[in-house]
Amino acid sequence: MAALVGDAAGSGDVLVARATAAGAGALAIVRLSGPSGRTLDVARGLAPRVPFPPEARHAYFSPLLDADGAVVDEGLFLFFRAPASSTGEEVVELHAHGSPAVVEELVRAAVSRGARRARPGEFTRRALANGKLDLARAEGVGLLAAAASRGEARRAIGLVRGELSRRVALVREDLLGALVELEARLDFGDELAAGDDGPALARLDRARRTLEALGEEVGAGRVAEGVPTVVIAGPPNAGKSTLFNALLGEDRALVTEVPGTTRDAVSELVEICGERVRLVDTAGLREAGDPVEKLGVEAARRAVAGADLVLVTREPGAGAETGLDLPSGVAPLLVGTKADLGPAGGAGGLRVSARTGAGLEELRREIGRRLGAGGEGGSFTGLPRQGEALRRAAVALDGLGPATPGELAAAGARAALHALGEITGETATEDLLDRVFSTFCVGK
Ligand SMILES: Nc1nc2c(ncn2[C@@H]2O[C@H](COP(=O)(O)OP(=O)(O)OP(=O)(O)O)[C@@H](O)[C@H]2O)c(=O)[nH]1
Ligand SMILES: [Mg+2]
Repeated sequence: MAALVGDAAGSGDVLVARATAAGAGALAIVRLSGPSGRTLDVARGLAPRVPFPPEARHAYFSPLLDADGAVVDEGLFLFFRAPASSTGEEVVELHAHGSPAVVEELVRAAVSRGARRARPGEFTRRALANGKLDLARAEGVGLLAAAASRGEARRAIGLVRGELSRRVALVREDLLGALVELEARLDFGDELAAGDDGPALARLDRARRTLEALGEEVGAGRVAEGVPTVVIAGPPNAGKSTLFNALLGEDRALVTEVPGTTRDAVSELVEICGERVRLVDTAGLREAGDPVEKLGVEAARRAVAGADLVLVTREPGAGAETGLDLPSGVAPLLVGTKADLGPAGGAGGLRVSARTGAGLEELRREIGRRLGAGGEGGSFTGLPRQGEALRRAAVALDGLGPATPGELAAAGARAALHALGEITGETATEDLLDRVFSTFCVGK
């Protein structure tokens, strides 16, 4: 008989929630998870045609009942025996038609039979408590559910599949191995010659270097929360707004032949190379006399200062002077506009015509390349929190050398392990878990 694995999570309640997105759809899934026996008890009252006990992983078709026992829908009933389920507990899924009203009736029926409505992320939290996945992967699940672009989904799946977890596990092995050696020597220190800590210290040093590299990779791979900003800037009338509209695929910003048309910075989200990007159109940069235009130029300079990438536009015949103060670390991408009108002004850069569409695909690709989008492998992504824990772990091992006393080295290894445990969950506090799971949706 399967043990009561579900109770490892603590509350012992039977959870119920809609597992599919809110709103109408073709199907909606109501999921129950809880202690073995009790979960099935709640669920069987909702699906009378299902034999008891049901066969695991078998789809039964049954009428579905509300709290008063009236038929509200008919659909499928699936039973997963603990611990072979998504949460590690006994799980039942009811697949109903996608009406929000039906779903609510089914949830209420489950509640009337003793289940409790799940809080955000509570299913995943139980999966975590039951060792079905680690915290890094659980966070990947949250990211994946919230992914709004192909790139976000691709990075999240890396976390879900355990890329970060695997690499952290390798470093942990090194740290644990070194710690065991160091502690053995601390216990029997008198009998051993000085300098025997060498191999352990070398392992710690290797771990530190791996952690630093990992921390950098996680920092470099962008995170779903930080949508990069691409600012279109340049002199008045250079064709910035026309380019903005072309990249956006709709006439969002005003375009006229009058220089100084754009005043406020206009910003929209677009998908470029599978990545969500905040694209900003700005006022043409010049010494403006008009006070309103002056404000616009100031806003443009602010936008440029906060940009991840600046497209510096230049129309044919214009000089090479950009008149731009670029933030340090931001390399401009020169874009020769109005390519259909004649040869480019200054040297270098891409050439586009927003009017004919020429060069726009190349520009999109170059933007994607500069932002590190669509990269195959190489840098993978973690969350800011994870990058921070990796760096803290590396710092804990900083400054260890051949002459470091064993106690100090062991303390460093322990601190590093603790920091890594916050990534995989072993040392995550309740508070941290609360914060992580509060960003999940109900039913996840
Ligand atoms: N032939 C041609 N004309 C263009 C192209 N892009 C823009 N224009 C024209 O150039 C003029 C200025 O375009 P805008 O997009 O308003 O230029 P802007 O840089 O936003 O100008 P400000 O907002 O005033 O700084 C308009 O008359 C556009 O029709 C292009 O690719 N080819
Ligand atoms: Mg404009």
